[in-house]
Amino acid sequence: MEITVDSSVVNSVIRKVREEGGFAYAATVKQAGQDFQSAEAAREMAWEQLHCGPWHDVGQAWRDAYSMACLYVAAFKVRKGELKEAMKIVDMGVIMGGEGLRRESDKAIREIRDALARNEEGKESGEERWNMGMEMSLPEVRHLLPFKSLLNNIVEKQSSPSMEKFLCDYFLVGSPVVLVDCIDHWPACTKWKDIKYLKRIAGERTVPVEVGKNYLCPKWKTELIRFSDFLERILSNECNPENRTYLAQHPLFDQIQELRTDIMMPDYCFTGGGELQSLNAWFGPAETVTPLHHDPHHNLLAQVVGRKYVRLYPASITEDLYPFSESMLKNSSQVDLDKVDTNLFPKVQDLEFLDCILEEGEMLYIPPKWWHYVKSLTTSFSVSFWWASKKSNECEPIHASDATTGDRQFSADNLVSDV
Ligand SMILES: O=C(O)CCC(=O)C(=O)O
Repeated sequence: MEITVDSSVVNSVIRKVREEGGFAYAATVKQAGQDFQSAEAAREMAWEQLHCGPWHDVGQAWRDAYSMACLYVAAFKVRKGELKEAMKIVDMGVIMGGEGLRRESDKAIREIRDALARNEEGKESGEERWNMGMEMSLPEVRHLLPFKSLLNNIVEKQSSPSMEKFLCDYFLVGSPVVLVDCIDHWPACTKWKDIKYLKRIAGERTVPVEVGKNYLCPKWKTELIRFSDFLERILSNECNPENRTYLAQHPLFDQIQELRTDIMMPDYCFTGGGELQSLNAWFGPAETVTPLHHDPHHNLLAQVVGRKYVRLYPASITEDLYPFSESMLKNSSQVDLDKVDTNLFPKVQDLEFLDCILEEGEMLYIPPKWWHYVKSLTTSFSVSFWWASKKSNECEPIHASDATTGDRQFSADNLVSDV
């Protein structure tokens, strides 16, 4: 097995980096195919450029330059038989780098994965299932949840409604609904319950995770870790919220394509002439919290493993939910539903809301701009499909005008360590 980079791609990256003033990188990377030190030096130069300013200001040229140098370094690691190290390096290139080298990176990942699988043949077999703990009674569940949970307005459930019913009764009127019996045929519904399967498919891959109570807390941070280390953290059942690790809002299926084949895009996501905007994984232990926020898109949140509590407030009462005023956070509420400060936020206790426990195999439709708070009750693996209707002013009950698409998408700004 040999990791290679097409010379036309190399020349194009070098030209773009030169245009950005990266002459030292351009000179160094030319030797990177033959000389390990040059490959490492090029990777370091590009890494520095990725950290020169705010993440959103980093240009495509340097991101591609980083992915390319990662491939060169990984090629040396492969030659030395250091396959796991090579995988980590290429993954760093995929996560931090640009799209320009994506084809080469994906090919390298496939080859390293196959070589690793050959080495592991016959070692890992059988199944290991998630321990979901004891089934909790309703009062026990309520004890873990914010005030007034699961008492009044529970989200309606519908067993695989027709597209027409979904369109007329939920999508067009902007009303949440839990869809049941819609995803049972996904291979994910059986495969992701097996920890050994996840380890086999993704164990050596590097993924971004969030560590801390939730993304609004000061000590919250992002880390890049090996997927198998992440699985160990879930299994170790760490209770301290400061160390709670959540793989949240990550396009995992774009990164790890084998997992993409375990799920299917629900037909409901085509409602309104829709186009998929993002497909994200949400995977973590019990008691992860996504604080109250809203998103601009239609959302189907599919619960593949475990169960989650979801609370929903309509967009019409946005002002009563005290959104942050800073632009990055204005789609999040200042109210901590787990500990409401009634002096600061007096209106919240009396507001009406919808809520539900999203059970394994169910899918929740969250209309655009509906506020939602989510807490996992067990180890939980969910998938969200965000889509926008083409003629948003005809189909969307609420105009998704200026909301951010989420401030939690991976960024190098709050990354505390690399691998
Ligand atoms: O499951 C979660 O923790 C949050 C999901 C969410 O916010 C979303 O799908 O938009």
